[in-house]
Amino acid sequence: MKIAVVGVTGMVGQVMLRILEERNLNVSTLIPVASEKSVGTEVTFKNKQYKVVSMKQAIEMKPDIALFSAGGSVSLEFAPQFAAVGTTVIDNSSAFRMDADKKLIVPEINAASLTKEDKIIANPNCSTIQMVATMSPLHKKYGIKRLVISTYQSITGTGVKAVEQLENEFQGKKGPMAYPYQIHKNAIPHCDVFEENGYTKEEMKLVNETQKILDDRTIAVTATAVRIPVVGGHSESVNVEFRNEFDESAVRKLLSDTPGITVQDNVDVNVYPMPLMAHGKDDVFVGRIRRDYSQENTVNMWIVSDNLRKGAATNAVQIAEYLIANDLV
Ligand code: 2RA
Repeated sequence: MKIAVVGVTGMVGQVMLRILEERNLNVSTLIPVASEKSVGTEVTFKNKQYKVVSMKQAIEMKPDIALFSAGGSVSLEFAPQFAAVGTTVIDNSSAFRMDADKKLIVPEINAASLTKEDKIIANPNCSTIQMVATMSPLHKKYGIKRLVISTYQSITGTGVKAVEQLENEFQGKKGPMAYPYQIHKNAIPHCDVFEENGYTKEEMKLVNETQKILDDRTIAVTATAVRIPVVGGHSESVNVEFRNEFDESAVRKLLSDTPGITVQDNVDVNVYPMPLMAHGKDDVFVGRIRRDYSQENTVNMWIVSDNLRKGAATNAVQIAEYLIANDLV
């Protein structure tokens, strides 16, 4: 397989390379792609050096699959050009996620909907992926009526500049500011930009993408997305109102039995998910599962996952694996 990684020098692009190596995808040719300023630099993949090429050069090479993580404007401009030469694009930006004719895929939920005709496939937002991966089996069994989500998101989701600001603050140094506030002693209720309705794009992604992926517009969703000074992953407190009665231990077992989910839930010995432990892993970790006694048919839980891996790069590579395994590319 000729596989392009578009945005290869970015944080997610770099993780995509590592995941491709770890999962030993059949990559006959790697095509690292980045902006003009990076063309000619080198990246290491499977202990070999590869020169970064331009978009134009990459399109001419006609990759079988192109993993994109270069921002929405780049995806809007170039994903169709790759698709036009027969490449299947898996796009990590928000550019195509809510397009009616594009599929928004978490493989363990809805990969079966993919066909050879899907030439631009959207990878959901990181905070959505870990949440719907957990909600999907619960929705199938109990029917979800409403979700109330509070996120505690890693600074890596903002980008390199924010990570550098955090590191500088810890070391007492001055440097470029991704936020006009201190990060390391703070919790900033502002992920992405604010919309007219008073919610941020991040919060509305949780609303809209959840309904699309679970294919149920009746699920009521509301969210508050907060940035906190951690690097290991995103954490989410989720209050889930079912349409039917549930049993707490049955919920715990159902999640334990779901591939890709690890239940860490024993408060007697302080076992619960934390970004520090999730960092560098691909699973979604679930704990603090407990009935909400303030409302019938409702459960609370705590969901943690590495936002650069399952929240972005791993999910994208898993889509590629599915396409290859099912002869869809
Ligand atoms: C964030 N979900 O964490 C976005 C991804 N960059 O800000």
